[in-house]
Amino acid sequence: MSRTHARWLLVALGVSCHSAGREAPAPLGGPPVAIRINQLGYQPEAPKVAVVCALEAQAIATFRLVDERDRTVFGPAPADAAGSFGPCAATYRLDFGALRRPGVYRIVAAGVTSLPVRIGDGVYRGAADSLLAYLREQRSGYNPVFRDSVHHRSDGVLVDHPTRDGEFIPVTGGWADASDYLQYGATTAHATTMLLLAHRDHPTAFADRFEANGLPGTNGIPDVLDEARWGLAWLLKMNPEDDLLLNQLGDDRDHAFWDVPVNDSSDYGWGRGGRRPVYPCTGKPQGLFENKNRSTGLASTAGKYAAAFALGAGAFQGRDSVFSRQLAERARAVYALGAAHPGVCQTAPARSPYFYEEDNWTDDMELGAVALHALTGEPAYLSAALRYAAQEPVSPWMGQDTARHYQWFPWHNNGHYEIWRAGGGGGSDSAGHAMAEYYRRGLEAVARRANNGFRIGIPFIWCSNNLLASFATQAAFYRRMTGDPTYIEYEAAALDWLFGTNPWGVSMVIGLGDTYPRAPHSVVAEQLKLQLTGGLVDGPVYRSIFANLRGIRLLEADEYAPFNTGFIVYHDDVGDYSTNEPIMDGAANLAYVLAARSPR
Ligand SMILES: [Ca+2]
Ligand SMILES: [Ca+2]
Repeated sequence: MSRTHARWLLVALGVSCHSAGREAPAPLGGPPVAIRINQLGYQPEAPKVAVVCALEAQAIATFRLVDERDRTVFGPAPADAAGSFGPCAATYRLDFGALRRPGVYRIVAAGVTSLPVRIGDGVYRGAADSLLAYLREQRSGYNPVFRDSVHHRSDGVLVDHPTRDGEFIPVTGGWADASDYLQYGATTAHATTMLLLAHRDHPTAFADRFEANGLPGTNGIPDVLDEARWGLAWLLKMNPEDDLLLNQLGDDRDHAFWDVPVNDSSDYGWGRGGRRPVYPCTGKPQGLFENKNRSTGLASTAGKYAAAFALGAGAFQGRDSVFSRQLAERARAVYALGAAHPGVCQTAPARSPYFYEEDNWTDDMELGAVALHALTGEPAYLSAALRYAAQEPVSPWMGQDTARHYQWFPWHNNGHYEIWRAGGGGGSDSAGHAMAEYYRRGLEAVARRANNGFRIGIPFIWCSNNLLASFATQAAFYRRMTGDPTYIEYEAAALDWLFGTNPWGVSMVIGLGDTYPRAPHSVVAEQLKLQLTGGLVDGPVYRSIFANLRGIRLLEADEYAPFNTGFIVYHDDVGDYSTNEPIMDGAANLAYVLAARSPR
């Protein structure tokens, strides 16, 4: 395909072209003060806080907001000194929550003016839908961006199976996990679950502008369900028999090549561009070469598949009864498989030491059980969910400084919210009350670490933006369950951070906001010179993590250098796969968060 043709297609798909010039987002050479805001905007009744990051200590007493004609509409109001954070020698919180009149304003403080500040009911309109563009771009099988098939003959050959190595199993489909073309059952099932929950809980947030195959058009089905079905169809292929649970397609031998997916020349020993390996969960440590994971069972993956299948069966009950019945049957079977094989099924490393080191599985079985209860009404599933819930009340990263890569996936426990719903959603039953208290403990543990100007208390491990999306999800669940506004400031801060209220002033979602990643670690964007839409990038990491990962090299001068002097770093550079690579599961989770804020 010619480059021009591909560019035209991306415009047609709602993806804008990348302008050649890079915007200068940081005040290089200017005053060392930046006012960071949520670049999407603020809803009228929501908390509204901007944060000043001053690179040199200085006193700032007040701030004000001006309208488009430069008239002061708010303030002068006091700027609250909030100490140092990372590169910011001083931070100040600028609270303008009392300004509720819709409009476009700018904040003025210390002689500096902010980007436009939008206040309005509709500031999140369409945002959840725009994240789906990234998932369409990541599709394997028929890919609507390329209008071509990806990996349709190569997937896959069973490996690491006790008796069936070398057998071809048809598993084409699903989404590439990130900018490589590996595909994982665990992340796909979680992403599918978040899409299904987003549609169930906030159906009006999503439009119908795309066909099932991802091409522009309407098919009478909200695009979020088209995308969820794409995930479900692949998960069904990855669980083709009651006792065959496949977890991974491809492995890190993929990383030797930097090709667009339609020309993927990865070589797994069957020739360039040849067949790809598909790994089952075995319950034992896996890895075909020197590196091994620490798998102990099947339940972490089985629980996630059961949840996605059961939620999918509910979602498609009135739309496609055959598909719905197939999902319901697979949900029961894969849940039973997980119950029989407790423990975790981690992803399999090959030549590199990195893998998804998931260490918890009761969260996944809890969600699978309660989703099956909601589908079938059978009390045994609810009893099981309650038993699993009590085994891990709080997602273990909450309140900690660090964690292994994907150690506590998926970072918030969706099952607690579903148990609360099972009790009628009133919170009057003891189980629902207990679930809310579990969430509160996790939120409190993070809030206790958030005594900084940005009110951020997560550990800055790899994929920190996933943690923020998860924190915001859990905080929203808790608020809905209890009406308790205690953590609303931290919930708002998490979302604000993702859309620009961070030291770098960067919206972490490509295409949303004024300043967003222009050079993501994405082969499609880089080779086709395209600006993709909707990808949530990994986000900042501890300096020590960036310094120690293999093969990271910045390819351009760092436009954010003045803000990369602290304990965390972020680079808008195609070479930085630790902070600037879009991630499929995080994007799907954020779609849930944004859907909840869409105007009704
Ligand atoms: Ca549609
Ligand atoms: Ca888990």
